[in-house]
Amino acid sequence: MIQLTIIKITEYGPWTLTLGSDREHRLQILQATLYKEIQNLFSERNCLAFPNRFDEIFVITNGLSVDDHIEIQKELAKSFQLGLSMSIGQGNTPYEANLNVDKAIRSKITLDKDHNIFGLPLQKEEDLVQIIHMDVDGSTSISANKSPYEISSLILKLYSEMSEFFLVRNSLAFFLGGDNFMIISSAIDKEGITKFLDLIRQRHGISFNCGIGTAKTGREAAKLATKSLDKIRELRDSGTERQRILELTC
Ligand SMILES: Nc1nc2c(ncn2[C@@H]2O[C@H](COP(=O)(O)OP(=O)(O)OP(=O)(O)O)[C@@H](O)[C@H]2O)c(=O)[nH]1
Ligand SMILES: [Mg+2]
Repeated sequence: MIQLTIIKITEYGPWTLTLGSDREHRLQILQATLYKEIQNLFSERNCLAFPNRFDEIFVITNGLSVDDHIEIQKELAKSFQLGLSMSIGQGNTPYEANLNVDKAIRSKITLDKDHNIFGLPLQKEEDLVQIIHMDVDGSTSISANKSPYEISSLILKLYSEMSEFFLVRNSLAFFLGGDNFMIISSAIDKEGITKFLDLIRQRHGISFNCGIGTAKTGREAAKLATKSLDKIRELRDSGTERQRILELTC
């Protein structure tokens, strides 16, 4: 079972209009500050936030109670005048958890009305989170003969194909910067991942390295996924072994 919390700025659209047309820089500063604060407050509780749309942030919150969410809401209220909603969803897959997040907020099923927290009563199942950390092999040399914007365009294309491929497998992919992606996954085996790696190699001539981490919390799973990825690089650079996919479980 995976638990996701989606945080949104409430009434953001109408509020942005009140700022007049010289507003974009202010909105960008606000969104960046909000993301920083959310990553800060959730990661110190072993969760991990993903920069989805900039006004809507996904967080893996396995192990986090409604009271923990209330505490974070109170902290956020100290730094932001804008209202934030949190909707918590659990599911057997990340996709299902995201559906349940959406259902709760659309049907206004609240877990704590005073703090704008939505969701069905939380099950306290101890379960594991699986994260895949994907990184382009040798992106520095691939980028050497491309202009900055052409590199960005290629990364976007890879992100789009990754998102589509994994969404039908009930998993959610996020771009994290540089040539890095993380997928909140759902029991995807190495064969499934190999299929994606082969597809990208055929279409774009690009290889991904792929570290998998499984643990009780989002932050721990990400740590293990990144550790696996670093191990792949280590093996490659020592010339001993060539692996594309490596897995670590807590
Ligand atoms: N979000 C995130 N970004 C990273 C991480 N490591 C590196 N980056 C970013 O990714 C860019 C590319 O770095 P690398 O992937 O190490 O470069 P590379 O040439 O592809 O080297 P290999 O991946 O070892 O083949 C860096 O400039 C950083 O912007 C990470 O763990 N997370
Ligand atoms: Mg790389």
